[in-house]
Amino acid sequence: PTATGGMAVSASIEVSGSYDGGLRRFAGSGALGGDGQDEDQDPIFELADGATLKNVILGAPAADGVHCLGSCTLENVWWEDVGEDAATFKGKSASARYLVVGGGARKADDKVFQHNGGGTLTIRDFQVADFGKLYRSCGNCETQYERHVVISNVRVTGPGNSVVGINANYGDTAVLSGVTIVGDSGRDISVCT
Ligand code: DGU
Ligand code: CA
Ligand code: CA
Ligand code: CA
Repeated sequence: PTATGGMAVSASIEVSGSYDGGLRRFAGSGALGGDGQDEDQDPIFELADGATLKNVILGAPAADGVHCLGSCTLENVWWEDVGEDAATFKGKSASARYLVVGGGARKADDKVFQHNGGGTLTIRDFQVADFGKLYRSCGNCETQYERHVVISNVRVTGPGNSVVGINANYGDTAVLSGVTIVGDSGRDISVCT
């Protein structure tokens, strides 16, 4: 989408309830100025349990993108150049529900969606291009949960190396339907367990 305006974000924007960005572009600055792979960067948006973020474009640098502290909805959110990762799902409960609906992400050196908490992430009507992994369930987080991901109607354009990485040993599951893979000549896009 075409941005309607721009915002420089130097401290994480905390969202509870619903935040509609009106398709403005939000990019990091100052302490959020990272566009590399350093871990422990802060996010541009931090969502409280139950929050919804919609109609937002994350520009570069995107730092650690979006963090959801509990259940959340990301609707029509676009990452133009993913930073360390695009969004991290951190709910400390098996009943957390995260929904990514609409939107897209590109230019992720490594991961797009990082699932560190518990619960189920649904990714629907999404597109991703030029990435490492669309989804990764944390393999070595302090608390390991059984994590679940449901992916439907997603268009994947290479290069990329995996759509989903889960830890079958922790009981993770992945359900995929309607995944279209485009233009990934010679690279291996796969589901890894
Ligand atoms: O314990 O080492 O890359 O949230 C955490 C893991 C690592 C995370 C993850 C992230 O998987 O730091 O960005
Ligand atoms: Ca990381
Ligand atoms: Ca990037
Ligand atoms: Ca991260």
